[in-house]
Amino acid sequence: ADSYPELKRDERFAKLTKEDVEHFKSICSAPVIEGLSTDASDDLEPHNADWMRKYRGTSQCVLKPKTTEEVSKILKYCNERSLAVVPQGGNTGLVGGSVPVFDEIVINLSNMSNIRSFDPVSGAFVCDAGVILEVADNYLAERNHIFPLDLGAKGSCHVGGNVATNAGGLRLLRYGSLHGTVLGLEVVLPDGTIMNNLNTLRKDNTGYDLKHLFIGAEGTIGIITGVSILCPQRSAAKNVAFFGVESYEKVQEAYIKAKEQLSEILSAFEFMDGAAHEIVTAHNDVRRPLADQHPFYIVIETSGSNKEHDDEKLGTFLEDLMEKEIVSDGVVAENETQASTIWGLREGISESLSKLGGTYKYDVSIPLKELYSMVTDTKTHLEKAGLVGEGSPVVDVVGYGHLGDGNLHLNIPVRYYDKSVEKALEPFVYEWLEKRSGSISAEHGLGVAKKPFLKYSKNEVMIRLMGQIKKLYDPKGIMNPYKYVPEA
Ligand code: FAD
Ligand code: 2HG
Ligand code: ZN
Repeated sequence: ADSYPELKRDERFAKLTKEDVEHFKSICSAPVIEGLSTDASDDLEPHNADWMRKYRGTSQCVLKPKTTEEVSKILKYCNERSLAVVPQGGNTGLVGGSVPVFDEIVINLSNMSNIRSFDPVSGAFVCDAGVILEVADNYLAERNHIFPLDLGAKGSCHVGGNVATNAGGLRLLRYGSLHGTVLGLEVVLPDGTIMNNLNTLRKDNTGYDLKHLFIGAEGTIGIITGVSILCPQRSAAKNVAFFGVESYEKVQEAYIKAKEQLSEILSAFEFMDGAAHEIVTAHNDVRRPLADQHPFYIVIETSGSNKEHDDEKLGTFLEDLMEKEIVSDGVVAENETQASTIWGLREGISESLSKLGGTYKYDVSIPLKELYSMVTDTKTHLEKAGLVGEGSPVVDVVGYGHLGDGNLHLNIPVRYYDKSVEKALEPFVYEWLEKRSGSISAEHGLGVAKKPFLKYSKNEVMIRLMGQIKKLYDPKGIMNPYKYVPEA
């Protein structure tokens, strides 16, 4: 794990004492995990280390409040005492934002897991922030609705964590961003004030729409404790198809055709390159959906209300693409099992890569025309530096992601983390993006990993305003310090 040689503990923050621990025990109904008077290292470890095992802090205290009032009491106390905190959901974040950098107290939301209400007429769903995404979606499935977000970490990530990162996921092209679907939030501010904006209204133009500041803030100005979100009707018919494609140009042609011909039923357009496909199929030991290898693969999903209509549309689409030689092979899942195998391959890429050692991850937005050049240019750059292949740290350079959203996941799996690779990649990748007006974070956020690079996506004025907002909401700076937000 990185030890943050470039960061120093901020001595404005108090150090945890036994009296603090005693106070937390008196205000929390769940057990306090603490390492001051007990050997709690095994219980602290999962909260100190991130999903990638790349970032690790040394917190001696994890609190798991059960109610909004408990969160409020904890923050009020921490603010008065100048104790720094890190909010934590399912700890699946990929930028080191959900774990402490030094000794910050972890406030983990997993005990706040109640579903509060669901209105089947409007589709408004209200829940505690600690509800696991898959639990929310299963609850909604029983009521013929879906959660408007889906991603590979659904079995662990929290709805609150999703909102805090403004997660994008696999169907953003159909259901839009959380900035569109979140109707209201309940948030505890650093001084313990509860902001109750948990309404279920579709429209509410009454001045500044404050909830938007917390969506994607990554826990730097408040703790989200409740979420109200608009959920669409679950589609009666769903199809999943997998295509092999010979060039990135053809991937783009297929996307144009999908929009033309599948239009209103298109619910996902994902892609992976041959290298990502190779690694994920080898790791999962599954039968490859297509017999031959191809430089690119596309996953398409359709969801609609009429199965016959969707089947016919997808069949015609596939025929047209084959006839025009836009795709060279393709298969439509014939049942749920085949559909989940295809989705399993796409969603399983991150985990398969992580098994190779470590991964340098860049989650970027780029105008579609140039999206894949980032992968080829990065590979050439690393090869020239002699860092790729047998005996070198880099295993390969792979590209995949949410093509329909212009979101590439450039991943560089390594046998071991190595500063020479990091130096070759940064700022190379960020300068490359800046030239093309791309974004250094499409959906994962900035956390601690992208902290030094904000300037490649935001200008000075915007960075200054961010600092001012942070100062206004969190004057003592206790909320998730050392992460991306600039000092005002
Ligand atoms: P955590 O990792 O615990 O926290 C993430 C950030 O939010 C931290 O800064 C934390 O301090 C803050 N936070 C958490 N909860 C709260 C809260 N209640 N209030 C305030 N701040 C809070 N992301 C995508 O966007 N799209 C994907 O397709 C996607 N796929 C993934 C697949 C895998 C296999 C994995 C491991 C991750 C993936 N991610 C993806 C990244 C990650 O899952 C998401 O960012 C997710 O939204 C994080 O939720 P979490 O509950 O795990 O949050
Ligand atoms: C995905 O789309 C996730 O699979 C994870 O956002 C991407 O691991 C990554 O880089
Ligand atoms: Zn993604």
